[in-house]
Amino acid sequence: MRERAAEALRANWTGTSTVPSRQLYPHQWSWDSAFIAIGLRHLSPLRAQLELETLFRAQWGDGRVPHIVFNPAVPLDAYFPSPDFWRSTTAGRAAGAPGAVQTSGIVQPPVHALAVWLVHRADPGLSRARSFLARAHPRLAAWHRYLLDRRDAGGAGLASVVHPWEQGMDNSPCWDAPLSRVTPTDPAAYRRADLDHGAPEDRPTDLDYGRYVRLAAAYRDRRYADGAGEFAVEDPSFNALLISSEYALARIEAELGLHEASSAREARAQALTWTLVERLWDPAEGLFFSRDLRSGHGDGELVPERGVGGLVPLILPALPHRVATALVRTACGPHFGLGGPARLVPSYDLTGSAFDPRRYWRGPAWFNTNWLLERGLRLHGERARADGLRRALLDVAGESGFAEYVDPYTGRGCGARGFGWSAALALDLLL
Ligand code: 9WN
Repeated sequence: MRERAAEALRANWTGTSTVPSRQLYPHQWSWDSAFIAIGLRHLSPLRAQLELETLFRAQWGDGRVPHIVFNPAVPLDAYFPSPDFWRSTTAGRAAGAPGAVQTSGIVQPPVHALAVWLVHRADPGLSRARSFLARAHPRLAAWHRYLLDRRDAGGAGLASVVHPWEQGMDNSPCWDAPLSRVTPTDPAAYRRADLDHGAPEDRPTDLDYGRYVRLAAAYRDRRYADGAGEFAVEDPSFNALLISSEYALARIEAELGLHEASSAREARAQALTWTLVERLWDPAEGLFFSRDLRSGHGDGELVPERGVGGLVPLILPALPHRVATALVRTACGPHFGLGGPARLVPSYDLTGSAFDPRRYWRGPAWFNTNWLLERGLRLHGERARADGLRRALLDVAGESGFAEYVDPYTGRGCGARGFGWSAALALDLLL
């Protein structure tokens, strides 16, 4: 298993970073790279450091870390939207996009400080010799500052996402309502390269794509200025990952001798955990929900769809005990089937009307979200459940050839094989 996972990661390595999949995603993706580095550290701490450093070289002046860093050697028509759509070096200039590399202009979940910390711990000697933490620290601090200041559209302290691609679970039913207000772009105006490699019944629909394109083009045409978009959502998974990375950044600061900054950051991470509970927790449902800031009045409204993102806050150490207990109960209940009918936790409610076991983030189980839940269960003392999930993750990863996502009941693979984070996170669980 270790050898097969290592081989998949070697096959996806470009020399400076790792692609999620050679065919479907031939560039560098932001949260993929963070998860990949977490696995890579067991094979080569140096490669894991380079993975993250390559990503951070593409950071914008305003602090944002782009969701895609394009490889100039890959033909333009291999992936859509390509660099000529995003126009980072022209439309992104005002926001400080780098001139030497082409990127997208949106972001993805901030798993990076957590990854940097775990990679450092894998080989502290190498990390110190290369000043890995000292060089990463200002970049991570600027990244978190961008999210906490410029993306606080709701004014409560949480970061909001301005596109479903930013949250990373692209076509989750959680976005159906906020997306329904967006007029889709005419499909004749672009070509979906994803359908060259992915089965249409496994991928988002054309209607979804029309809306993704409309939102991204509008953001670009505003020169990536924040604050005015049609789509603004506070998401529990995105914010939980930000808070978890704030804790990791506090540890990095302590390691660098920045003790005051470290304590202040840790206190803020705790306060943000409580804000998350206040804004997004539904005690009756025992789950976190996304807040659609553009619906209803003033503060927006919670979207009543049960996505796996609503379970991800289980990774937070300062979660009130009653919330953690309720989350575990929900994970094991009929909607997510952990330890029961589902082999792995699905991306969306098994009983939901939009559930589809094959279609991307509308039901299939993903390795990154299950890896996060495994950590969360362990953190909150649910050792037997965490062990069970770990075993299931390893079995399904091996059987499916490190599939991109799987049918949550049968474990049958869908999408790409030899997928970057599936191999990397299996490797992390093996050790
Ligand atoms: C758009 C790379 C990425 C993941 C996302 C996943 C998918 C892209 C796409 O692939 O999104 O960013 O083209 O569908 O949804 O989570 O980071 O693996």
